[in-house]
Formats: sequence, structure tokens, C-alpha cells
Amino acid sequence: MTLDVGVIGVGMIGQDHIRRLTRVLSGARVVAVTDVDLDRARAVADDLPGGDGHGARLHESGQDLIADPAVDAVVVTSWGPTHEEYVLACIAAGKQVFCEKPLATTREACDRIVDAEVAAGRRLVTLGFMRRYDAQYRAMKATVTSGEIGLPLLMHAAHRNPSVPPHFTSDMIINDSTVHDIDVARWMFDDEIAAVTVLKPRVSSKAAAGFNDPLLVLLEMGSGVLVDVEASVNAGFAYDIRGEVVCEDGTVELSESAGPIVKRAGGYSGRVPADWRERFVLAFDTEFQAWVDAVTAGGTTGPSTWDGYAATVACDTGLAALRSGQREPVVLRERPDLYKPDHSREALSG
Ligand code: NAD
Ligand code: ISE
Repeated sequence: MTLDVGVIGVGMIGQDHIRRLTRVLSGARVVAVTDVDLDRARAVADDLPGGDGHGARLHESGQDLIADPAVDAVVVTSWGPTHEEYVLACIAAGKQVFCEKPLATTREACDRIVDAEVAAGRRLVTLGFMRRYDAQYRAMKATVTSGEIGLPLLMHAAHRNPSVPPHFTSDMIINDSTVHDIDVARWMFDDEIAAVTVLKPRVSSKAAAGFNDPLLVLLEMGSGVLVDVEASVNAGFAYDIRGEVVCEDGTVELSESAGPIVKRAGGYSGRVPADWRERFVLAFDTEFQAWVDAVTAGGTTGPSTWDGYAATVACDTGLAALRSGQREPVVLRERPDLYKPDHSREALSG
């Protein structure tokens, strides 16, 4: 069986996911697309084989695409502030939806999505936190979880972007970039974040006016584990993602991620990825194949609406901490049964 997918938002990552669904993965095809930029969507639709081999269907709005009976499941890759509307419409239509981060840009919007999915009584939403599918992060988590190097005490992380597009704002260093490290921290330690503090080092001379770049974001986990994240968006040289968990009896860290190390003439060199597409290409592939397989089998998989909600609340708290200069506690609503681990197996079934 082939899963017929509709894609809302065909910008950079939308087109990258269409490429992998069409040319890399098995069991899915893109049969419909839309974008607020209809010319862009038309060009993408015309370039696709679609369901009948004559291009994908072009819809004038995301709502039309979701209502299309030819669309089995939906991928939302439009701008963050538009995610709430489309995710809610997918839940109302009873269709599985893969939503790129963020789930929504405010706590209140995430609350509405939690409420809608809980009322639907089953999981319909998967969040695009692809680092959970990265081989190195998975190996790191397996080591931490096994207990072989003792209890975790703290984690050091760095998230260095070479540059960012003109629409990027200073706050997005936290809610667009650091949101991935926030999700990694929750997933790595199977724990919620209890408080956030944000420190502002000397501002990079390469930062745009008004930008606090770089930032040092300190996450306190419920267990007391501390996670420090250096986040910067003008590193210039490359896309550099780092992580090290310090445990009582040892440490585990991400290694260099792309290609071999070459040693010659008294030195050594290797490649640092150019951007997130290069660094996480296999993680994205694995993430999407898992989603396609699970949805085809009648369920879903991967990070949930709760993970999206908790990440957005932690980001909001991080922004409050940036402005106050204080340690700010993270206040989460009670986790609904739908998202409790012992409930998750039955909740996945459609
Ligand atoms: P982009 O600007 O390249 O593309 C966004 C597209 O959405 C554009 O084509 C735009 O016209 C379209 N759009 C905007 N409003 C719309 C609406 N109301 N309806 C339909 N289409 C609309 O941005 P991008 O880099 O592709 O990012 C898209 C999303 O993916 C963002 O939420 C971003 O945070 C996320 N993202 C995730 C990762 C990751 O590593 N997981 C990487 C990049 C982007
Ligand atoms: C981008 O939207 C992503 O999600 C990338 O993974 C991240 O590294 C980058 O900072 C974001 O802007």
C-alpha cells in the first residue's frame, strides 16, 4: 500500500521532505501540495509524478488540501505561526499529520492542540524533532540509559549556525534553534525541564542590530541534571552541533559527524557540515520512513503533541529568562493520559 501525502508549505524544508518522500523512501508519494506562494507550489506540483503520473494536485489553501479525500496524511512545513491552524484542521479531519517544529508558537496555541487531540482520543500528530533519529544522539542516549557510566550529572551542548535568513529574529535563537536542544534534553533524560536561565556573553560583531548572539541557555532538569547550551546563529564557519553528557563514572559525546578525518603533512582535517540538511540528512530519512510505516500500519510514531507543547513552553520560559535576567521556573499543565508512557501503545492505534 502507498501512503498518499499532501504537503502544506513548499519552502526549503518542504521541498527537502518532498524529495525524500519521492526519491529516497519507500511506501509514500506526494499527491498534493499548497503554499501561500501559489507560483512556488505550482512549480513543485508540476515537477512531481503525483498519484496518476501527471503532477501533484495543486490546492489554493491548506484547508482545501486537508479536506481532499485523495490525501491520506499531511505534512506541515509552512511557517511556524501557521502550524496551529493546519494541525487543528488535520485533527478535526481525523488525518495523521507530520508537523515540522514548532508545534505552535505560543503556549496557548499548543494548549488548544493538546485539547483537540485529547478530545479525538488518539494520537494524530507527530513533531519533527529529527535529532531523536540521529545515530549519534541515539547511541549517546543508549549509553546514558544503560547506566554503564553511572548517573548523569550534566550535559554540555553547542548549536552553531553559520548564518540565518533575513527574517530571523533575535528571539528565534531560542524558539527556532535552541528548541532542538530543549527537545534533546527532555528526551535524553526522560524528564521535564524545571527551570531556565539565559546568560548573554559579549555580542558577536557579526550579529545583526538588536540580536543577543550568542546566548548561553541553562536548562535545569527535574532530576537536578543541568544542561548548558551555547546557541549562536552567526558562527560563520559551518553548522556545528556538539554534545557531551557527563556521568558519575565517565562521559559520552557526539563525535565529528561528516566524513573521514584526513591526516597529512603534520596535520589533520575533516569536514564540518554546511547546514542542518547535511548534518541531519540520515536522521530526517529515518524519521520520515518510521512515520510513513507507522501511519500506513494504522497508527503513528515519534515525538508527540506533548513533546511539542513542552518544548514551546520551555522556549517561552527561556525568552522570559532572557528578558528578566533571572532563573525562571517552567510551569507545565498536567500531562493528559494520552501522552503518558503506559498509555502510548494503545493511543498510537487508529
Ligand atoms: P521557508 O520560509 O523556506 O518555507 C516556508 C514556506 O511556507 C514558504 O514557501 C511560505 O510561502 C510558506 N507559507 C507561509 N505561510 C503559509 C501558509 N499560511 N500556508 C501555506 N504556506 C505558507 O521556511 P523553512 O526553512 O522551510 O521552514 C519551514 C518550517 O520548518 C518552520 O516551522 C521551521 O522551523 C521548520 N524547520 C525545521 C528544520 C529542522 O531541522 N527540523 C529545519 C528548517 C526548518
Ligand atoms: C532551523 O529552523 C532548524 O530547525 C535547524 O535544525 C536549526 O539548526 C536552525 O537553527 C533552525 O533555524
